[in-house]
Amino acid sequence: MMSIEIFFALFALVLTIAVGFVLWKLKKSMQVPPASRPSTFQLEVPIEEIETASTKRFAKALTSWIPLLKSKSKDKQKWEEVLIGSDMGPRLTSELIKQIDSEENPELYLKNRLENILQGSERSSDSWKTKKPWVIFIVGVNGVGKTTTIVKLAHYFKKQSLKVGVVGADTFRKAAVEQLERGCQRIDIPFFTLKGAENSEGADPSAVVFDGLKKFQAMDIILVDTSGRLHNKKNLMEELLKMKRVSAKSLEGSPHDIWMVIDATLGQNAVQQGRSFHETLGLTGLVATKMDGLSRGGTLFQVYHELKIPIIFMGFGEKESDLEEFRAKNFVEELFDLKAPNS
Ligand SMILES: Nc1nc2c(ncn2[C@@H]2O[C@H](COP(=O)(O)OP(=O)(O)OP(=O)(O)O)[C@@H](O)[C@H]2O)c(=O)[nH]1
Ligand SMILES: [Mg+2]
Repeated sequence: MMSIEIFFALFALVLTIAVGFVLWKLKKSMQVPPASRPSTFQLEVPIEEIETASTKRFAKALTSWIPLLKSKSKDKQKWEEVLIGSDMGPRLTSELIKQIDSEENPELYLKNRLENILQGSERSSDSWKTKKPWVIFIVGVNGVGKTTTIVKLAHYFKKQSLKVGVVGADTFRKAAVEQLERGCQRIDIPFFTLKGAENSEGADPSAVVFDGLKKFQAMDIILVDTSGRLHNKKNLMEELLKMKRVSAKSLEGSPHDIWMVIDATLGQNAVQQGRSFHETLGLTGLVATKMDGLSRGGTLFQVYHELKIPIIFMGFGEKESDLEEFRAKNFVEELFDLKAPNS
């Protein structure tokens, strides 16, 4: 005979299981099947693509800052090391760390200070639309990305429905002329160099400029490529001065702009190069290249802080579309946003 206690215990167990089963069934029937969920719950772009997109540009620029930002460190010595190591340069670094120990939030402080430093670094208007043709010389040291940038600029201006002509005045190497000519063909932009690329090696670049500007008089924009040169080579710097004089003879008032291409991965060297070129030529703007390869993001801050020459464009790759007008606030925002996924 089953005792009354065992009977009640079994009855309670069966009852609990039955109620649990009914509740589970009820809950299941109230759930919306996955297929009919509103689409806002679903990612429109696969997560891998989002990560690729957000880490594509300037991805590594601030990685060395992350431990200090995370710990909200106000240690001046540590910040000094990190900022110098990020190519901020000694002068800017000492300004930046001056009051970091009295700041509530070092990250916010640095972000605001860096935005401030770049104030005035953008050019406010499309000056190239004010006169026709508008002649832009592209200068800089060897290998910084001048020729690649010319193709990108030609593509950019063409997209704005401006008529562009490119003058290949880098007559130092035959290959340089061919490189530019190929680039121009690819994007369907008229190209000029003296007597065709095959005879141009060793030709006087000033003569190329003179004839090129005459040829492209009906254009809106004329871009002039020059050969790379070290800022301390006096004769080569004088060659640029001569090209500038000859340009004015061929087309009064030109060149309207002289933009120096600087490799943003070069740090302090970019400042020295920029200073020399500016003293000789009177630069009207900078184009920063190789921003996609930044592992130490300070160069642009240092360059603008020291030279106060506007940064017109930035290039972040080798394709003709890898160029955009420089916007200081966006640049700083993007730098600081990028550290988020790793922090
Ligand atoms: N990753 C990256 N590479 C670039 C960028 N701009 C240029 N390059 C590369 O840098 C190298 C040099 O580019 P060029 O355009 O030939 O440089 P340059 O200043 O004309 O060189 P010289 O005429 O020899 O003085 C090439 O391999 C380019 O593809 C950029 O924004 N990002
Ligand atoms: Mg070149």
